Amino acid sequence: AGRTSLKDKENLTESPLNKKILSIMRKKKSNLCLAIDYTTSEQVLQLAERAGPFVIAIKVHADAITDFNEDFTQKLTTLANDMDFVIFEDRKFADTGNTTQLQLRGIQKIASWADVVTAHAIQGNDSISGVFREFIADPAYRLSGVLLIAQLSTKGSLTALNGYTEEVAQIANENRDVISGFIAQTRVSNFSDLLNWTPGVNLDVKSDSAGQQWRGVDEAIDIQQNDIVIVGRGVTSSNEPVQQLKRYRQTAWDALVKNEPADN
Ligand code: UP6
Repeated sequence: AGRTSLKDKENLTESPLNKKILSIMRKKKSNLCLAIDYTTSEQVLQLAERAGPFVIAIKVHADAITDFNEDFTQKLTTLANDMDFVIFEDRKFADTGNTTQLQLRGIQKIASWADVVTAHAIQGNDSISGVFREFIADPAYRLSGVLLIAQLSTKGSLTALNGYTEEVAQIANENRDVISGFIAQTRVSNFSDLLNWTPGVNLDVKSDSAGQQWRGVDEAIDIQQNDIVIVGRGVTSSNEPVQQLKRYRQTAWDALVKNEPADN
């Protein structure tokens, strides 16, 4: 209850990325981002193509793809343009602003093919907003938004230290033209145009053996008031990934619209 409608958020947002995402959400009736953590380009592209109609974003870790190259990013951007989803490179930048700039343009040319990237906020705002604003304003780059890591899903994460998440929210609140939202577990800002993307979602399993913690969609959307769910192995480890994908999409969308005003 008490949420701003997707349409109102679309009108309200100063972020070019959010305008696009909110419009895709309404069109596809989806608030699902698929994390494809496969290790070859062919596997990633194959699933991206099958998933395209059901997702608003495909999230990758470029440095986990063992044969990553420009042919891959070209094919991925073509799929994204044709099937209307955004490309999310989950780089989690966390260095000086100058180094982040070098990395955005570096060997992987991230800013040229990713619509959105993640950044930690540990390095402080002077090393964040200005850097990303430059890239987002430059039409030579595809990049149009950045998500700050406000809370990690992992057990014992230091983002739970007193005041940390609130400080991250503050940076985003003051730079809503470039910072499009958060990676978080629970809603972290009162600005409804900052979108909360939440990983750590799995309908069948609670944890892995490497620190990940999963919870269901109702908890993530209904109780913790996130906007977009990020699902990885719940889909990618299944023998029937597309079937699982449809299941997550429906469950997540139902949980969202249950809370949204009727004018969606
Ligand atoms: N991710 C998390 N937790 C965070 C931030 N990012 O899991 O706090 C990312 C992981 C992975 C995806 O890097 O790509 O989200 C989750 O996938 P999974 O469901 O297979 O764990």
